[in-house]
Amino acid sequence: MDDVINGYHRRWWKEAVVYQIYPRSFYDSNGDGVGDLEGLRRKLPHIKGLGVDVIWLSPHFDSPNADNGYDIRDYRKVMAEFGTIDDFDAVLTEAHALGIRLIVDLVVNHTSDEHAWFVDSRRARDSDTRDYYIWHSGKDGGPPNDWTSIFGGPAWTKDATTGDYYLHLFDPKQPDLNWENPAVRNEVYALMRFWLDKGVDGFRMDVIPFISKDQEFLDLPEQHVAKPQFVYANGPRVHEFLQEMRREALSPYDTMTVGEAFGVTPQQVPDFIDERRGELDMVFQFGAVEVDRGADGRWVPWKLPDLKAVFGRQEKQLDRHCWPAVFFSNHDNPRIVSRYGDDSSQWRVKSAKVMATLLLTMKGTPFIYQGDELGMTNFPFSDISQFDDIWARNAYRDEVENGEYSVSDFLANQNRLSRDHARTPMQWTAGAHGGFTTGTPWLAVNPNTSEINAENLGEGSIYAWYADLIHLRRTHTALVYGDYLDLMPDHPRLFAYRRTTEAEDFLILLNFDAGDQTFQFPMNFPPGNIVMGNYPAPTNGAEPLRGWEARIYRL
Ligand code: ISL
Ligand code: CA
Repeated sequence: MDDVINGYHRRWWKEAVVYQIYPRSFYDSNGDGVGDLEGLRRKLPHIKGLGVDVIWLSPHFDSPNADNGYDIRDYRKVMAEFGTIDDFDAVLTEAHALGIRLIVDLVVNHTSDEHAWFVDSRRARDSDTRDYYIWHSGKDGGPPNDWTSIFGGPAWTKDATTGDYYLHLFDPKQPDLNWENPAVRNEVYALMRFWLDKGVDGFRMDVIPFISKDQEFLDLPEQHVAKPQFVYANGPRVHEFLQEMRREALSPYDTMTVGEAFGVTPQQVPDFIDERRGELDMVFQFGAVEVDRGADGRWVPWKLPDLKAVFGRQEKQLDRHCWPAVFFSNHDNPRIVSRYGDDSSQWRVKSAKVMATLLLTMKGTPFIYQGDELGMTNFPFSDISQFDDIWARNAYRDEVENGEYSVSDFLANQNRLSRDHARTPMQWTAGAHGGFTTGTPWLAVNPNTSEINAENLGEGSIYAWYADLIHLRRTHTALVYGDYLDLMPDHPRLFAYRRTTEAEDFLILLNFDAGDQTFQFPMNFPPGNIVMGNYPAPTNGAEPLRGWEARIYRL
């Protein structure tokens, strides 16, 4: 594939659609309440039926699960609850046989504190792997600087054995690796090759911009205290390390890489993904999933023009050498239909289809999160005991127990933003525990599984809509490589844009509201050929859009 479309080099991962699996919550094959690899294998036909090309598997490695696998104890072992390495191989082989590639999660900014490297590192100042982690002596009876953890509290923990502090930008059970140490980098490249040699097709890289730390370890500048990720990302050697990683680990393989650009500004993105630099293929930018977050990170109502601006910026800032990744949900975010759509029974299906249309007709590789193809919604949390997520539990400790917020404020915020909304089990059936498990699920299944589930995936379903969109995208390169033009960036309810190449021209109209919206068709785009719509086609093609209507026109 070395030809060029609309100025872009064709690559399989630019044309792919990705489906993210959170294995703990996908399907439990043995009744222990925890999803597993054999469960995933059995459900591959569900994924194949959508027509996706790639699966991104959230961490499947051995872990004590302080952060559900984002704290790895052994990078070469499969999490016992998920099965064995043979189960992994079976998933990989069957996915490949179905024409689906598999990328795995690379979590190498930090390990678990139970990783053998850290167990040894904390043993003594002169232990073999002491310098695999970031140790400093305290200052004035406290930690080396004022850095805070993304999950709340200080980013340094004093270790009793030596009296030194170690750095953890997340939980104390997630000590940060010291990438300044070449031995650490070589360990990482070796473990990457281990999975690549097995046949995996690439990596999603967890908080990868955090790997290089400014060795001065200065206090946080005032303007970054509320969002320290903008200090932790983009350390002085991050690009050097990523180029080295490409050379040492990735280059012999035909891979796809997508980094989580947490703490990276849109202006900084090209330095990570410009194809001439030899770093990453794509990154996840946070613009779309932060439209409803205020300066302090708490929920605020979002506005459609802010969401449009994310894509307008993307089109301006990324040239033909850069390729975007598009996502509206993942295991860290609430459900797409509850957040951007309307999850009432009247509008849930229609608005889920509006969001699916946006995801799959935008420029960039789309990432679907498990369950969104069923229109799964947020969970109605009413008590702290219902949360599993370390972020929610720490927030409770920091915000409620210290008296800053009331319990009801805490719950209101979490009901908007909790990561556990995404982590409740897949709703396969209307039956007990949504057919996810025959046992007791590790996290409660949403009670609405009686209505929202995978039993009816036929005509008119959200699932069928995703499948149709994926097919449309696959058969029209303008929906992949075409220019993106927002026709009315300021309109508060209607999202209207074109995707065009020399050969093709699409117009996408999305009504983000329950009321009707009129649309003035551009002179050079007469209404007519509707190729997809989530209502019966209007008679002359130009009628106002009805509540949460989605239409795709082709000229
Ligand atoms: O989810 C968040 C808090 O609401 C984000 O700030 C999140 O911590 C950030 O996007 C980094 O996420 C990644 O690394 C974390 C892990 O908990 C997340 O699940 C992962 O996606 C630490 O490994
Ligand atoms: Ca299981």
